[in-house]
Amino acid sequence: MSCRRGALIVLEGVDRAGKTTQCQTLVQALQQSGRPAEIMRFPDRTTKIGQLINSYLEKKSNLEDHTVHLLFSANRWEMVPLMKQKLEQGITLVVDRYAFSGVAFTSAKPGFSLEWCMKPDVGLPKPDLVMFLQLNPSMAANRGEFGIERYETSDFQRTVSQRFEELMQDSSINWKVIDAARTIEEVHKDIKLLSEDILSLAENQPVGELWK
Ligand code: NYM
Repeated sequence: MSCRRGALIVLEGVDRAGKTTQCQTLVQALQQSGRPAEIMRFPDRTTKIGQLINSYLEKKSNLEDHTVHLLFSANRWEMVPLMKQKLEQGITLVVDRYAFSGVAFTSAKPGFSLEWCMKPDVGLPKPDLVMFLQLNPSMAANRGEFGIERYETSDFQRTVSQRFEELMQDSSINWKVIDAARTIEEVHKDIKLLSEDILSLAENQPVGELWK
């Protein structure tokens, strides 16, 4: 008999919304309650593709805009076999950014439509739950280290925020909006409750295909 699959849970939001902290806290909480869970993040800067992306984000190299978009997508696709394997083993994956960041950031550049940006990620494992950590870009700018990497300007982040809002109109995705302006503990409480609810729903369903 095959074991029940893990859930695919994604945290999204503008830069400095607290996604990484919340992903780590959620994985710990799930593990403590006896549920196997692991964190993943995109971009995964450890692979060869990830290293190209890292150098681009750190402004050590320049890449053409379409090219870097496709690299971000390829960086997700290269992890798909591992993701599927882990989900099938009953491990819940808590993912720090996914295709939604890919679309929101590239489509914030001039000349890129949401439709074009979505295409390369069509068919990726579909998240069971996407929590959007909502934070006003000017509040995000006041949090630490804003402005070091590429894209980290308030103007760009404002456009990214608008693109996320457009993506959230898509009712085929299980979006939940979380007010990220509160304390780490308050935000975690909401995220944990929503995640626990989705675990039991996901285990009886096959993994879906994104935007298909
Ligand atoms: N980013 C992230 C993209 O532009 N496209 C993508 O597909 C993904 C996953 O990279 N500014 C951007 C958003 C962030 C940066 O930052 C990655 P971090 O701090 O590693 O999440």
